[in-house]
Amino acid sequence: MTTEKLFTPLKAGALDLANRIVMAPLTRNRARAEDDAPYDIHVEYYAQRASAGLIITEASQIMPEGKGYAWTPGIYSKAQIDGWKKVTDAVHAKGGKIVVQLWHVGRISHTSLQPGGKAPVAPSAIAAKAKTFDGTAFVDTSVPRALETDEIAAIVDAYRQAALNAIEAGFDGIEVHAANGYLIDQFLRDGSNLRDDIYGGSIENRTRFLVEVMDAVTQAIGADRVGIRLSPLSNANAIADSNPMALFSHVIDRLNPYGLAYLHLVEGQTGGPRETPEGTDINALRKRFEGAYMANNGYTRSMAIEAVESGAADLVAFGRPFIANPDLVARLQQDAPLNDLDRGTLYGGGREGYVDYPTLDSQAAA
Ligand code: 8OZ
Repeated sequence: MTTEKLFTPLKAGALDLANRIVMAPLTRNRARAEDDAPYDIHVEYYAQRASAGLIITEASQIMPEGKGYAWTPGIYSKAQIDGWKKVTDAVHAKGGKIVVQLWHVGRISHTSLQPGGKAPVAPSAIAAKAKTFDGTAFVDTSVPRALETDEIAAIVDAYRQAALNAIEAGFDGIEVHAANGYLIDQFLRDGSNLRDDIYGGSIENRTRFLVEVMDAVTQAIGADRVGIRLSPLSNANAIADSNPMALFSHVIDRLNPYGLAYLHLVEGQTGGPRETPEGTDINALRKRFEGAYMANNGYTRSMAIEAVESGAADLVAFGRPFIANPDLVARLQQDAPLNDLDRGTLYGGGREGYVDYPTLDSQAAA
């Protein structure tokens, strides 16, 4: 029996976790086309993975305008809350814990995905040199419209309502998606935020939207049920900043007083190399945070064991390995081989490549 710390319980804020292995948020584009609600296959998919210490759901839009790809789920309507309730009940019945990742894509969208075919909204009217998937093809993201100052409070309020909806849907908490070049990240970075109001200019001003969102969600459901994901040194979705170390040092200083459940960092390029440019240091950022730390990006079994054993991380989030291995925790515990990932079924479709990956038990029985 393995006794490595990776496999031992952790209390992160209000989250009582059976082990330190986390299922990372993973966009799978299988929500119901009519209303962006989870289907019964989502119930099956997440329940199959309930042995994770914590499941973070796929990113889920907080409002219709927050959507940027075909078939991503929402967490703003009754049908969506009802669909998610089935998911959380099934995960809890198997002893797991699950939080929903709250998402607004900002400019990473296309007019065809927006209510009324309008332009997506963003801090500034600068198109991202990025692609999205509109349900048929990969298309260039649309030129966004810059938000008016007095429109921002309604988006903050949608985050607050989504956090309340999450609790109604039975989630153990939420993760604020502030990573990968989406709306919050667009406000933070000077490559996408050219505003001249209180939400733009200085690092403090660019951090204001994030702080307002964190104030809203922590007041709504308690900071000990709120985690946050950042990708400080990633250029995902063509995001850019002139001084990410200064920016994210400030961001983490602002996060510390909340007493959040955890900080989740994408170390390096999202889903890509862990290396970061000369003069940048993800460890310095990680060490600045005073609460539980969740590491992510390309971790292997031995890297995860070592990171938790040494205290470099409290939790390790696995993405692609959790898609292909519903029983990833058992496989890591036993040092068993992992299933290969089928890239062709990552985004969109039905059961295939979603709920049909074998477990060690089903493989032994075959
Ligand atoms: C892959 C495809 C579409 C969206 C992210 C939510 O990068 C995503 C995402 C990933 O955070």
